[in-house]
Amino acid sequence: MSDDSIFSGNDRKEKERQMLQEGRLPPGQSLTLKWPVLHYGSVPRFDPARWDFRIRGLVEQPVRLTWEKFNRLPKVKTHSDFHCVTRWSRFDNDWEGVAFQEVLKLIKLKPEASFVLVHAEQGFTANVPLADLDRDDVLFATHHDGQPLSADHGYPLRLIVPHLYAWKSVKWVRGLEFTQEDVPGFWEQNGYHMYGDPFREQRFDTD
Ligand SMILES: Nc1nc2c(c(=O)[nH]1)N[C@H]1C(S)=C(S)[C@@H](COP(=O)(O)O)O[C@H]1N2
Ligand SMILES: [Mo]
Repeated sequence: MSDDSIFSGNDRKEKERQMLQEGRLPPGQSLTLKWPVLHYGSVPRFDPARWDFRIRGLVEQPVRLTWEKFNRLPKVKTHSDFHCVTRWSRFDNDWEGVAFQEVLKLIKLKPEASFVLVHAEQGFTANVPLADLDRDDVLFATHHDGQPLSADHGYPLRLIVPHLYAWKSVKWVRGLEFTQEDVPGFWEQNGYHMYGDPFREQRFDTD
C-alpha cells in the first residue's frame, strides 16, 4: 500500500529495506500500518443460534460444536505478521482465540490424515498441510489488537496461519475436513499456489 500517512515515503522504504534484510519482510512485499479488507463474495451474517463448527473427514468420530461450545474453549494470545499475496504485509498483529492445537484435542485423527481443507461460509475453502496448522502460532481468532473481529475481517471466527500467504487465513471459518491428499481450495483452484510460502514467493501455481 502506498498511502499510509504515518509512514512518510523515505521512512517506509528504509524500514522495508531493513526488514527484508533481516528476513522478516518477505520479498516483493510492502509494509502497511492499515489493515486492508480482502475477500471474494459478500460479508456473511452471523447467527449464533445456527452457527456450528464441524470437523470431518479422516477422524475417528466427526464433531459438531455450537458457537456456545466453541467459544468456551480455552483461549490463547499470539503475536504475528500477516502477508497478503497482493503484496502488502502488516506486522505485529495481536490475535486472541482458540489454538488450532486446542481443537485437535477434541478429535482422534486417522493415521492417513495429512492435509486439511478449511471450510468457511459460502463454500469458501483453503487447503493447508496438517503440519502447517499443528503449530503454536496457528489459531482460530475472535479478537485482533484487543478488539472483537469486525464483520469484514471475519467475525465471529477466522483462522490465522501467519507463516503462509493470508488467503490461507480463512475468514468466517466453519469447519475442518481432514484428507489424505492435498485437495485444492478456492483460490488454489483459481491459479494460486497450493502451499503459499511468502518467503519463497509461492504466489501462483506457476511459481
Ligand atoms: N472466507 C474467506 N476468507 C478469506 C478470503 C476469502 O475470500 N474468503 N480471502 C483471503 C485473503 S486473499 C486475504 S488477503 C485475507 C485478508 O484478510 P483481511 O480482509 O482481514 O485483511 O483473508 C483471506 N481469507
Ligand atoms: Mo490475499
